[in-house]
Amino acid sequence: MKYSATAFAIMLIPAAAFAISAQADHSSPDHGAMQHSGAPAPHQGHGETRHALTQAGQATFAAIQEIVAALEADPSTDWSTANVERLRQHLIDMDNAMLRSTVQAVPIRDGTRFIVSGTGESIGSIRRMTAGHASTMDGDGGWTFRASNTEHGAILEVTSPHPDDAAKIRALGFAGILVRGNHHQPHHLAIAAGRPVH
Ligand SMILES: [Cu+2]
Repeated sequence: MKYSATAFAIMLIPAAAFAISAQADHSSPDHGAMQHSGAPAPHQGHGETRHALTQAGQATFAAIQEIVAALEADPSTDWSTANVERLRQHLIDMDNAMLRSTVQAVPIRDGTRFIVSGTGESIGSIRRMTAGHASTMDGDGGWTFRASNTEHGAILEVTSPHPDDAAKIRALGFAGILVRGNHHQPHHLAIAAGRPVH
């Protein structure tokens, strides 16, 4: 029978065995015992060394976790104005606009008109997302973004002065248009931090 170095140490050194059992017991605050024993701190009780785990949960959970970590790491964070619930509401809007909407794409001169419709609270989500995205992206890359509300959601018109872009706008579709710009992360941080947003 072959023993690993750790297993061998546990058999020979009671102090090491104590340290590892103390670590396995998460209620024990006595981390000093591990250091004094001279035994390595294997951390295997948490499974950290076997797989690098990256998924905190669904994307909403992970996005909020990342923002909370950024807020906590920034000493200038003003907790009297910070509001992570606002970010959660915005992420609900993103979810509704992306997943709980129907999109009709109509070719127009130099671009596409996206007629985006929903029901219930999705209607407000669609309106907020299209208006916010249009004001943020208008002029980006020379493209023109125009948003207007409808009874069941909103219309987003995207056009470009470059003839080749019309096919790209149509191919991107409403979802592809929404994700462009890489402004969501700083925008989300501003929402959660309570700083002014567009
Ligand atoms: Cu967003």
